[in-house]
Amino acid sequence: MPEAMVASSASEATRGATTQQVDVAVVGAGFAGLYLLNRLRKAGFSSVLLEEAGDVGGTWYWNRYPGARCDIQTIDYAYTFDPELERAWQWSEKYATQPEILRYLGFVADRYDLRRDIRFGTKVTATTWDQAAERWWLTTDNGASVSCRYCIMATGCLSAPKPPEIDGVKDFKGEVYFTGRWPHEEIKLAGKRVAVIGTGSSGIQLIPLIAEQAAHLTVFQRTPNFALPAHNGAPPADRIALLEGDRAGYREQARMSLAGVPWPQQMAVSWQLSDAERRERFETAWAAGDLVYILTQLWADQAVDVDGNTLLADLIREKIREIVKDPETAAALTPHDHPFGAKRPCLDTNYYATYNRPNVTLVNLRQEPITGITASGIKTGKRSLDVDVIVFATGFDAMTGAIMAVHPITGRDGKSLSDVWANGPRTYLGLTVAGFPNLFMITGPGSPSVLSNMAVSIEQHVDWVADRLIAMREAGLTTIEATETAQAGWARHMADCSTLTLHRLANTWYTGANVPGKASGVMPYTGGVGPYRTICDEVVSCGMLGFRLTGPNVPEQCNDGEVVRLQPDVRLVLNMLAEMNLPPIESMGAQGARDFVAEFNKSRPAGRPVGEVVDGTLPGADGPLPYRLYRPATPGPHPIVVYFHGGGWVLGDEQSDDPFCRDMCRRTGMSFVSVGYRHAPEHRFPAAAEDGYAATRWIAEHAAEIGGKPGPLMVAGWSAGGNIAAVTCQLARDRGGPAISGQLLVCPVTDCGFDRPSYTDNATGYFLTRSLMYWFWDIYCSPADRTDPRVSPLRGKLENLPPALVATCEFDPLRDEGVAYAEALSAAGAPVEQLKARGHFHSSLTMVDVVITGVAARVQMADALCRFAGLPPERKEGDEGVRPRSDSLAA
Ligand code: N01
Repeated sequence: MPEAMVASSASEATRGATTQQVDVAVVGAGFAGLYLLNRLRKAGFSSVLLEEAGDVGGTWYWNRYPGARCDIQTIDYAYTFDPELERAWQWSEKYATQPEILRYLGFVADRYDLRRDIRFGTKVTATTWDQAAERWWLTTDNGASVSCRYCIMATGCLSAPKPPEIDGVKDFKGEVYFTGRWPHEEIKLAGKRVAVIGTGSSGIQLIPLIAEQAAHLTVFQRTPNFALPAHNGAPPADRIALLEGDRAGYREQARMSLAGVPWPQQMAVSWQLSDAERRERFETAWAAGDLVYILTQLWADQAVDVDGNTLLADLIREKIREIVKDPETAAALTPHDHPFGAKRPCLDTNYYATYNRPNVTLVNLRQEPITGITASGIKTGKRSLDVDVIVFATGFDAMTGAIMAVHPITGRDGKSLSDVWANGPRTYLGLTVAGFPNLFMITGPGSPSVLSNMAVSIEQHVDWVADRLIAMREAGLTTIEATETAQAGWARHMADCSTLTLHRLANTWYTGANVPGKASGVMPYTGGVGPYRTICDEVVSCGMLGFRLTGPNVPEQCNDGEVVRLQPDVRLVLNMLAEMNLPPIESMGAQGARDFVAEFNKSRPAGRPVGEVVDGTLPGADGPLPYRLYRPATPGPHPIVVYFHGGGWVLGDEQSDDPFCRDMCRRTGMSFVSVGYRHAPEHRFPAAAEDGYAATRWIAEHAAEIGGKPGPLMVAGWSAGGNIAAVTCQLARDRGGPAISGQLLVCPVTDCGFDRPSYTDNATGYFLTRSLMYWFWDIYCSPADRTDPRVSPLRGKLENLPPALVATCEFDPLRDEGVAYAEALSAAGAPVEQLKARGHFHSSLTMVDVVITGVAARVQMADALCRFAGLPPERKEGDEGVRPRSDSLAA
């Protein structure tokens, strides 16, 4: 029985006969609304779709300005839910025009007979949750209000145009147009003086076409944007062949990709490629005319690292200078204030070349801001320009504007969504909001949405929501609401994801910066379409994790919790390792495990260049030991850090933490000497500890010889190497030197006890397992020796030790003994800084350029080493935003 047949509550009855009763109300008839209506109807829900416009299309209905096109290739920017539909529609161009996309959406509406459930010309003015009836009540500006069990906002991310924010628009006597509300009739611009304000995607598509018609075009640019040639034409044969060769596989690859378009993850890092190789890759991308390709396919670090990004941005800047003849105009058009991709780049046709036309002028608003609009034109700080037409290509109140345009949205206990979002949107999965039961958003803030191919994201959202409604109906459930815990966890995960990308370094509509007074923060989910999809699926497979569900005749269900507690890249690494289905390392034998680690390390990104790498040998406690010296590119002598690699006293060597040593050498401007101490089982306790001490002593005595600064040095180590570093400090204190000015202990082994909670909490599943630790201990050290401070430094005397930074990771068996060591050192009087890396696992902080979210921790470690050496911290572009806040690393 459809829900609509259920008797209305008394409160509904008072709303009168003009209320339309349905199971589901959908707001907005764009890509999302149309597919929703189709799915809901097929599932047997009674539905109505309310649409302000006179026809279907959503943003494609309103954005009719000349040049409007999609900028994801049309074969990817289309529905995929019905193979018959795919066969029934052929796109004429690689990037279809707005009229063609609108025709497509009309075709879809007709094919599935959707219009009969759409109320066009009907704006939803407000909506209220009726707790007693467990229904939403929607008021409209045209006809009956609507009472529904579920309300779904399919209002689009870029559909609420931003007001002009410039004084005097009403005084202007000429014509005014907004790209986002372009008239249906043809606008004649021939012979007219036209001004365009705004150089985002809309402006960049529009400007070349207006220039061809207008007597004169003046472009008012506040921020230059990166634009790339679309090379539009017929749909490319190679992509069509790929699609037609394996349609299902192609679509599935898109669904699991980062951006919703099937391009593979790029593995090569920029510093592995020569200048010529990088240029060749760039030229291929420039010629390809594909936004997602150039955003993802050049080198692995282009979107996550400022240096890798600058290499690409510089090549685009070079192109702008090549195309635009007037150097001053070229300079004004060249973006310098944001990384490439952090602000939405544009695809263009002749955009830069348009500025070579004699009838086009660029006004740089950074030099002469608009002071107002007058009856005859536009005034800037330097001049008055008379024009006949002003076109505002000034963008949208993105992501939240169209949702908030329905005002108020009143949820449980009378809470208004605008109040709940006063400091920025808070959602669970970008789909729901705590306090607003049975309300869903399609591609809402907190979902990949605008950072993805919208068509793919919309289908995923619609399917997820429709499947939930079906499952609820089958289970006799009538309400669903996100919990505050789940929502707070999602906000944390969102913030973690945004440290992975460079979006945090730009002020854009992604961050709300384009709307005066709007709360700032990266609004879309930056973790990628595929990972997002698996998270949504995990929510379901974990019993609707983070949702409270109720029904009249069934017990309330609430499996409360956070869906992602790991850092996003740690999650990817662990998933990848799980997929490899490796045998336990401890089953491989010592040599087998060493071979495995060596092989595994070959697949990691190469370490970054440093000034010089020198291999040598030094005397250990019982014979020569290899070492590798990493020297910075700056003139020496440099402070020295003696480094001990990880590997449970059994695995690894002086080269096995190569990327970490290089990274820390670059970040600190210090020389790192990585010592190849002896390993068990060949050399059991106390070989590693004694080698560590002997090596440190030799390095201190020969500092000048290896280009280091004489005087106190520092020690550092990861895992078992952290153990050796800690032990070395104790031995140096007790054996008369050398002087050590600081110790950096990264996830160190500090004690032989296995009973701390981190050993149980993280016994399996995070690569370093409890049984692997048992194995390491058994190989290195007999039970009788284990309480010796040379292997359990926590049991040693802790007075008079050097300052320390102790880094621990939340999902690491060794976490609690690291914390215990930090606390004990501090209690004994050493200055100690604790770095508790939330969401990280044992290997996170040394997996340079794989676990990108480990950067913040390495910045903090480098700062600590500089402090130990009495130097100011090294500053690196891009560190802003990752330099840890006190809460960001706390476990
Ligand atoms: O809007 P925008 P858009 N005074 O916000 C300037 C999608 N889209 O409509 O950067 C002076 O990008 C503003 O300057 P600044 C696509 O995702 C897709 O162009 O804020 N200038 C900026 O230059 C796109 O990113 C397609 O300093 C003012 C411009 O106006 C998104 O929609 C086509 C100003 C606004 O650019 C939005 O694009 C079109 C002021 N008061 C759009 N206020 C496709 O190809 C704003 N500006 C699929």
